[in-house]
Amino acid sequence: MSEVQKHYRTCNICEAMCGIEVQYQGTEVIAIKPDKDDVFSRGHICPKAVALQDYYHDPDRLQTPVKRTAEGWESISWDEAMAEIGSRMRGIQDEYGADAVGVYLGNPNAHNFGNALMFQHFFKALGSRSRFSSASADQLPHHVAANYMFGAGMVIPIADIDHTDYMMIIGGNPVVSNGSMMTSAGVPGRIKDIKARDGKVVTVDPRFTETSKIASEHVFIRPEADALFLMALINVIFAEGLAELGHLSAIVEGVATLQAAAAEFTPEAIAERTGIPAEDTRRLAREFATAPSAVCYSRMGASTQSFGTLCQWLTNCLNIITGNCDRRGGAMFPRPAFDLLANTPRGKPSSFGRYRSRVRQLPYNNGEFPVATLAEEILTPGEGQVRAMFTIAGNPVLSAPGGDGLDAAFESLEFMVAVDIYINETTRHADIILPATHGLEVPHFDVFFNSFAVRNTVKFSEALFEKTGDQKPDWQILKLLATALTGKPDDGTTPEMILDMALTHGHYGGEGMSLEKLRQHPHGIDLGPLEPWLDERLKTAEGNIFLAPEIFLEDLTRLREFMSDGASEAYPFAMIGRRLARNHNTWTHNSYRLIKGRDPVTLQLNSADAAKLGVTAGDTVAVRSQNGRVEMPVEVDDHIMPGVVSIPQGWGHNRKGTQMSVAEGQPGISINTLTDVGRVDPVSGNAAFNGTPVAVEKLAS
Ligand SMILES: Nc1nc2c(c(=O)[nH]1)N[C@H]1C(S)=C(S)[C@@H](COP(=O)(O)OP(=O)(O)OC[C@H]3O[C@@H](n4cnc5c(=O)[nH]c(N)nc54)[C@H](O)[C@@H]3O)O[C@H]1N2
Ligand SMILES: Nc1nc2c(c(=O)[nH]1)N[C@H]1C(S)=C(S)[C@@H](COP(=O)(O)OP(=O)(O)OC[C@H]3O[C@@H](n4cnc5c(=O)[nH]c(N)nc54)[C@H](O)[C@@H]3O)O[C@H]1N2
Ligand code: SF4
Ligand SMILES: [Mo]
Repeated sequence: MSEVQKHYRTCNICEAMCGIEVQYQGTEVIAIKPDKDDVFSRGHICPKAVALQDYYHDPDRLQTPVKRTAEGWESISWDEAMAEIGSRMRGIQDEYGADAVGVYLGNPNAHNFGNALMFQHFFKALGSRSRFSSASADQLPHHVAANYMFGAGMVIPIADIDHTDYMMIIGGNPVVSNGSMMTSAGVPGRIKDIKARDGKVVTVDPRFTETSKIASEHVFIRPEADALFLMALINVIFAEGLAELGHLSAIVEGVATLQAAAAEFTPEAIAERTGIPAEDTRRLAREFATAPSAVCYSRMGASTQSFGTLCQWLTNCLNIITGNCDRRGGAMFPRPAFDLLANTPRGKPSSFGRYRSRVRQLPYNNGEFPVATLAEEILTPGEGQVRAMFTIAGNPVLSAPGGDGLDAAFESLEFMVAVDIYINETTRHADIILPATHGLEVPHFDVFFNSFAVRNTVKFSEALFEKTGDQKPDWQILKLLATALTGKPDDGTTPEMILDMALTHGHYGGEGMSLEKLRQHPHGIDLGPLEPWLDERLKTAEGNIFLAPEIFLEDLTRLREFMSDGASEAYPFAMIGRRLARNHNTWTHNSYRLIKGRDPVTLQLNSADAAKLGVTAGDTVAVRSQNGRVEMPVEVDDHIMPGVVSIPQGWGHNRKGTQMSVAEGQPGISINTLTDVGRVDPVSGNAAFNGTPVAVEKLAS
């Protein structure tokens, strides 16, 4: 028997970039532990990292390309797969135009450095504008706000959690999610440190969350009322003369316009709709503005809702007008060793809104259209109709708004190809599935999340194990697809070559940064805390920051109307989503250790509402929306506001024809049976999951 060895790498499941120590013997994992020496995560991991070994050995994981036949799935060779994909996809494009073949990219692409660096080959070969991704069910409003305020969608301010004296968290639950658009492994420790240095942490959420439990104060807010609350904070700060632009005062434009726009949104005016007493809003505004340093961080709860873009815009405004933007302890801009914006000039015209989607006229951003319009782009006849699809590391049947609609849409396609690791709710519709290597089998570098990290660090992880079957790395599959579509041979570039170029030519290149250097530092290299450098970072033509872009001001009409909106009689509850500590979106449930125990997919409901409905804990209820109906057990919980119900996202493994035997044992229901493709933030086109109106009914026992 060989000796137990240790391998160090970064966990690629979520954004937190935790360093892990994998103890292994041959191809057996003995244990997965935190890497105490990791320069970024400093010994933090969550229970999901341990499941990486389960995915490696998972007998349900695809081992070879498979093709759907009348007799079921049949293994085929890569050559056969590519020949068929090339001829079918080219045939469809020749007949109906390039846009007839669509693409959907899911979340794991963002955690896969090969894909991030090789997508351009594939996109160029495909030449289709019909692209979609999970970004429009997630952080799109952050990009739109950054685009108009700072000149590029990736100039996104990050909460300097390690130095702030006051942190306001709106619609984020980083203790469970481990932070998002704020890569910050070990959030609980970082929050406790804020309190230990006499700082304050406030959560603003319709649910008293796991993060609220360790915060200093929690404020309940009605779903989707955040833009009103943010406006009122800004209103008070101007009205009381607390605005202070600090070192950015010479470059910030639109202060008077913002002040005028906020004038009507007084704490009193917004109190009823938000559910926040005016005196609390005033006090919080004063506290925020007068803290030595402060940062407002708003995330999923404030992004995937009808006012997502307004929320991200106003969050940035709040940080800027209190002098906390680009300042230690405020909202800062990471300086990554691999800089995605390295070649982006100032004043580059934005592609946002350059095109509108065919059926619903939703805006194009960064090469794609919102996923909320995917089903109708497939199902609506006419020129430009999507007739074939690639899904790459995505499961939109469970993850997209109104996801059930995609079952029918995918089934209607002339041809569908999935690049994935499983036969799941989405890939079961494919004609051919191409199996990717995964997790412990692939090298890792965080191309994206270093741009959102609370400290500048850099790390490269080698692959640990050989692949278990005839899979290929995602990036090689993308290159094979490009060749299959165009007939052009591979140009021989590898992700490692591109990475090394970017590192040696990047900001730290002068200090000898290179891939070789990273290979010698398996725990990563620390590049220091975030530093102010926005004057260099800005991508606006003249180096200004815009506080009052017209496109956001125009949307205030809708916000005004919302102020007097009431709940519908037919669907009296506002539904919100919930993340569970032992899951990541829809794909991690085939690990028994993560799903064992009681069904976690419960409807959380306030005790006053439970009493009105006559239900008690454990009862099964039906939850209905305009879009669908599900049944699930109730959990009575006063951590949730009256009138609001919460359901976990990412479940619903009860569809025919999937091959995820462990997940199928704990199927839950899909929250996206209830959500509605019609609910979007109209400015960005991002899905508005939160606040979906639902009815809850007790089932006769
Ligand atoms: N109602 C509601 N819906 C939501 C959310 C919510 O909060 N509420 N959250 C939204 C958010 S934030 C996101 S990011 C999206 C996620 O939406 P998706 O990205 O569509 O969903 P995932 O579950 O991440 O799907 C990942 C897919 O990739 C496969 N996979 C995993 N690893 C790899 C790999 O290395 N290579 C390849 N080729 N495939 C791989 C999995 O088998 C799975 O099919 O869901 C969104 N949907
Ligand atoms: N354990 C676990 N971790 C994950 C994931 C996972 O599936 N499981 N997914 C990963 C992904 S892809 C992402 S994008 C991140 C997301 O990271 P977070 O943004 O931290 O995600 P959530 O836990 O969904 O937090 C959203 C919070 O918003 C609240 N909320 C809902 N509606 C509203 C509203 O209208 N207003 C306000 N103020 N709050 C509201 C919810 O109650 C919840 O507390 O998490 C990542 N990490
Ligand atoms: S927090 Fe995220 S990166 Fe860290 S161990 Fe858990 S899943 Fe992996
Ligand atoms: Mo996400």
